[in-house]
Amino acid sequence: LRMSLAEKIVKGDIKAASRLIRDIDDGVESAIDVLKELYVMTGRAHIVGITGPPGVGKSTLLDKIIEVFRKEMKTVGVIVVDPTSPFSGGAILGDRIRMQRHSTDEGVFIHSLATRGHVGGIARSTHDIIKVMDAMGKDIILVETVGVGQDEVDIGNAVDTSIVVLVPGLGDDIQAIKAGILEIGDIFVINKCDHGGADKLEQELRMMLEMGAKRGDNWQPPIYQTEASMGKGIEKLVAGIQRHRNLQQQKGLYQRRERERARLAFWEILKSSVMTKLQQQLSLNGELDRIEEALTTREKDPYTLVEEIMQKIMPR
Ligand SMILES: Nc1nc2c(ncn2[C@@H]2O[C@H](COP(=O)(O)OP(=O)(O)OP(=O)(O)O)[C@@H](O)[C@H]2O)c(=O)[nH]1
Ligand SMILES: [Mg+2]
Repeated sequence: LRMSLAEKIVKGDIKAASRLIRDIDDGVESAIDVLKELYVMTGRAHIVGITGPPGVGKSTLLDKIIEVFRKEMKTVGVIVVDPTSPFSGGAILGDRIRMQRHSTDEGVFIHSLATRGHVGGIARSTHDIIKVMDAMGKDIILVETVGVGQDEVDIGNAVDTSIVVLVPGLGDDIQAIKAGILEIGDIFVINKCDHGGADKLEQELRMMLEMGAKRGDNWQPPIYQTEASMGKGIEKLVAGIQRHRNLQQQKGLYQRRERERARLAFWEILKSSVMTKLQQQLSLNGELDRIEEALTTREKDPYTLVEEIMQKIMPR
């Protein structure tokens, strides 16, 4: 009896999952067919985002968080989105080394995602890979991304719990990033507490959170101080992550978020399909050339042209 790739993935087959993820990375079209099959098996994992400026200790934290979840016998998926920025030239290697000890653990599945060469965009690939790990039956999926408010790697709507990591001594940087982080953070971590200045940062952060708009879900984002490299403060942080999950499930907030997420994912796929199709059609027989020509010579205006095209593809 031969199992399909999707069936193998649902059984937790790491090789099969790796193959599909490679195809997603490369934009191989048949990957979509497998994702179609997997969709019905998704929606069970707790998806946790970890974001923050380069070098604040996100990967080190991840490594320690994995350890706590594994002690509780939870299975874990990890996606590290590497920004290939000058800051993190060695990030992938670093991530691998830091999490290496978990790579022989059957219950942990780690995938690093370089931002270059993603056909449908990095956010789209990340969404799809989350779905694969979800379908594999991972209890927790941890997604590490750098920075806040970078459209390119904005996966905020894909996660259930969003953790923002900061370190003392960011100085004016916190002013620059605060607008973005206050909105997306469900949980805040002040890492590298051994450096001092953590209490001051916590006070600043708390003040900014209190001044900000009230959240609809009545959740007050907790702030945890950690020293990830020594494993300090991790258990409390993990308890906070689970508390956030429990609240979502109690109040039906999870369903609301899931619905919002489904809507956004649907529109994203629809938009990219429509645009691709339109571009193909307009490039046919040099129509796009004629449009550009008509526009530059002012023979026609763009509004009329768009109306004409809309008329053609969606009459009434
Ligand atoms: N002093 C101190 N150093 C830490 C702590 N946590 C992590 N580090 C160190 O900080 C450096 C960066 O840690 P990473 O975990 O790679 O940070 P990151 O945020 O994942 O970095 P990028 O992925 O490159 O953005 C490493 O040298 C860690 O050992 C901590 O609590 N205290
Ligand atoms: Mg990292």
